[in-house]
Amino acid sequence: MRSLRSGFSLASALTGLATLGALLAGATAPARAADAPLRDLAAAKGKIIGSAVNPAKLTGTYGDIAGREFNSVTPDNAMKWESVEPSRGTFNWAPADQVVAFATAHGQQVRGHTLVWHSQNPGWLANGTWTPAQLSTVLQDHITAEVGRYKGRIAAWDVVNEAFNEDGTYRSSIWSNGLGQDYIANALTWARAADPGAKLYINDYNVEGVNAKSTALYNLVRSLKERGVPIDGVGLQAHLILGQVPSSLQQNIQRFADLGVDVAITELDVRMQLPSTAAKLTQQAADYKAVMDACVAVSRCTGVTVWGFTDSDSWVPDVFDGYGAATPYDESFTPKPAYRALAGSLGGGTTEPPGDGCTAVYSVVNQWNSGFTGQVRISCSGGALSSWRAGWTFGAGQRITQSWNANCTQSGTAVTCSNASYNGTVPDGSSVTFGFNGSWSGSNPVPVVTLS
Ligand code: G2I
Repeated sequence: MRSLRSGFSLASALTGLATLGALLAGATAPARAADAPLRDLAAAKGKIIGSAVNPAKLTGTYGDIAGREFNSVTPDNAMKWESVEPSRGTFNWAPADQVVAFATAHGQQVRGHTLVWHSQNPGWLANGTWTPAQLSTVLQDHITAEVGRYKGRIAAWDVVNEAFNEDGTYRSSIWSNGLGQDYIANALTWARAADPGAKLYINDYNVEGVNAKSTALYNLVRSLKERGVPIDGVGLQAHLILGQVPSSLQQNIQRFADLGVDVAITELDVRMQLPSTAAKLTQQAADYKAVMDACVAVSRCTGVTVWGFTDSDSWVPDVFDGYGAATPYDESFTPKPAYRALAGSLGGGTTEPPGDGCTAVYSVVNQWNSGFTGQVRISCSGGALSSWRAGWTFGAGQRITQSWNANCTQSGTAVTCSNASYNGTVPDGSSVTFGFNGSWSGSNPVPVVTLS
């Protein structure tokens, strides 16, 4: 028996459309109905479990999962320079404010990302001609404005992002070229002045294991500490490739911790060559677990943030041709083995009893003026069913008018659909789908489905 949650409303997007083609909305529950959300498991261990989020999507199923499963959120792009200060001195805070408001409403921390970066800078900055003094003022003003705006509401800032090349030399950027390496110390100092309560981090990728780049970062942090520059933590982004978690991850976390700074895994994802297969998803789960295990093992590792929690919202396919499926939830918001691996590493259950490895996804496949076609897909992975019943409550007066591949009845707002004579068996690794037509008016929200 599983409780399948959602609240995704299609109504506004769909009204007036005659055909939706493959437009789907669906939702499923955590790995097991009895499992605690990741954030509860993490909190019990004193750890962060966070996700990058896109403020435009923080409603419906996406918002439900973001609020339920994570105790920290990082705006994926909304706090970047080009987003907040598209013209000099003119600020667009709305998307970033949305993330902060969402976090406040859900009792979450916010990780601010990011203040000083070579990328995603607005044209006026990137293409401007600056003397060092001017550039320094521009940077100080930006940091002071942004950190000051969110003073007291940001737990940690990725102050400086991606300062190094792979060989450990400093990256050539508007900052290092214009200001020399001291831009890092100055940025940290200005951020501290603007919000003394926020933890200040340097964040980078390919610094998860012990290597030339992470050693350069290590040496920088050591020297900043020696100089009394405010630096509280190191962010290891952890954009990883399937099966390639560095074996020295925990050792690397520990060596930073031993410098007297916190360490956070800030952008975890594990990409694979598509299509995903059961074997790849199993490997991916092991990779997620290895990262969380390493963090759990080091007390100064504050936790893990994933860079998007659903495959429908990941940067990977846009950048790595043929790669994807990098996050803990699939594109239909079904938790993947990686989700259960994170839960397991945080002390939650990882195995599913027979039948409990089955999920149901409700979708609206077509909608017109007053009618719609819906479907429910029941999929088993790690479980199986010999008969099934899917039930839900329509929240906006919808009525089932016809069904196929299931026997559906509706009483008031309650719908129950049981298997037909020929599709009660759902073996492990397979799925069945049934469909229905219905009527709607006003809105047609996707209901919560319970499978038994
Ligand atoms: O590239 C992955 C991450 C690496 N570490 C720093 C992170 O800030 C970075 O995040 C990604 C975002 O997830 C992407 O969403 O940063 C990318 C930019 O380097 C973001 O992509 C950009 C697209 O390339 C633009 O076309 C788009 O206008 O997002 C922009 C805003 O949606």
